Amino acid sequence: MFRKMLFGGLLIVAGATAYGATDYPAGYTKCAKDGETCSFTGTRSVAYGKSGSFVYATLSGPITCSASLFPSISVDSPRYCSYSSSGSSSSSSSSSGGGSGSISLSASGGNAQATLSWSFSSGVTRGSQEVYQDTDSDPSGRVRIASLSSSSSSYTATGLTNGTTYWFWIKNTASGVVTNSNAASATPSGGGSSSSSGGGSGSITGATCSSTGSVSVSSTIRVTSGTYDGGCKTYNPTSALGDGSQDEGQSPAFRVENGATLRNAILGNNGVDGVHFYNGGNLQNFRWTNVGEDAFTIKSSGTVNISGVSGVNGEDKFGQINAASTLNISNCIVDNMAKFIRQNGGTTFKIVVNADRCQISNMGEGVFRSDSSSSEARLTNSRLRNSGNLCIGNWAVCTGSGNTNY
Ligand code: ADA
Ligand code: CA
Ligand code: CA
Repeated sequence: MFRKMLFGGLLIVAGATAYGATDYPAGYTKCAKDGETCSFTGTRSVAYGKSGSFVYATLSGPITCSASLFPSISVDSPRYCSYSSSGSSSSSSSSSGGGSGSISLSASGGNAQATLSWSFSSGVTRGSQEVYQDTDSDPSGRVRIASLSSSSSSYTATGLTNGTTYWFWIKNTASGVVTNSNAASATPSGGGSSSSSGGGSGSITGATCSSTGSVSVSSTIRVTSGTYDGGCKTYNPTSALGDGSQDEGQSPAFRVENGATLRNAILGNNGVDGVHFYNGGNLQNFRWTNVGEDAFTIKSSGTVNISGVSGVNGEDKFGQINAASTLNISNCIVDNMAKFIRQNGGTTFKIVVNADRCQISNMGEGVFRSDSSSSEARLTNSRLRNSGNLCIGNWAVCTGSGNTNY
C-alpha cells in the first residue's frame, strides 16, 4: 500500500515536468495539447511545440491545438499550445514569433462551388497563401486545395457537393510567420439539376475568362502540385514550342502532373500541343483560342478531370488519350475540328471517358474514336450539331443519353 502511494506520487511529479515551463515560451499561457481545445478570445500569437522548441501562428480563438495551424516542427508529439496576452506583438523573444494582425475570410455557396474572399489587417505581411477545406470546423484533417500568390484575395472552390457544408481557411506564410484566417463556412446549393433535360443551353457555359493580359511562354509551364491559377491571362507559346500545325513532336504549353490543377487561363493563337497530363490532373476554366496539333493529351495513366472549357478550330482532334486512364469532362464547348476524343490509334488499353454537358459542333469525323475493344465512352446531357458519328471504331461501351441536336 505504501509502495503504491509513493509510486503514484512520483508519476504526478513526472507528469508535471512534461507539461512544465519548457513546453511553452516565457510569457505565454499554456492552454492545450494536441487535439484539445485551446480557449482564448480575440486574435493572438499562439506558440506550438515542446521542450523549448516552438513555432508560432497568429490565430483567432478558440482553436483546436493542431499541427495544421502552424509551420512544421520536428519535435515529438504531443506538442502543446500556449497563447500570448491579447493583441500585441510585444515580447516574444523568438524571431519567428507571430506578429499581430489577422486574416478575415468570408465564404458563400454557389452551385457546386464556394466563393472565398479575404482581407488582411495591417499587422500581417502578405506571403504565400494556401487555401484549406474541410467538412467540419476542426482544422485537423483539413486538406489544402490551392496554393496562391501573395497578391491573392479570392478563390473559388469547385467540385463541391450541393447541400454539404464546407469550412475553409486561408494560411498565409511570410518569412516563416504563419497567420491563419478564421474558419468560414458555406453550403453550395444547386440551380436545378439537369437530370433528363438534355443539356439545356443554360447549363453549358464553357470557359468564362475574359483576358486580363498576356504572357509569353517559351518553355512548357509545369504544374506539379497544388493549383496554378492563370488569373485569366492569355498564354502565348513562342515558336520554341511549335507552330500549332499538325506536326508531331511540338511541346505542350502546360504540363499538369500528379493530380495538380490548372485553372483560369487562355491559350493564345499558337495552340502548339496544348496541355499534357501525367498521372492525372485537373483543368478548370480553360480556353483554347485556336486548337493546335491537339488541345490536350493524357500521356500517362491517371484520372483527368476537365470542366468549364472551350476550344475551337483544330485540324484533327480535341482530346488525345495515350495511356489507360479515366477522363471526366464536363461543361465544355468544342467547335470545328475532326473529332472530340481520340484514343491513340492502334492501341488496345482501356480508357473510360465520361463526357457530360458538352456542346459539340462541326466535327468532320465524329465524337469518340478508338481502336480498343475494352474502352468505354459515354456522352450525357449534351448538345450536338453536325457532330458526325458518336462512336467510331471499336469500343466495349459507347453510349449517349440525354443529348439533343440543336
Ligand atoms: C497522332 C500520332 C501519335 C501521337 C498522337 C498525339 O495520333 O500518330 O503517334 O503523336 O498523334 O499524341 O498527338
Ligand atoms: Ca498528333
Ligand atoms: Ca499531339
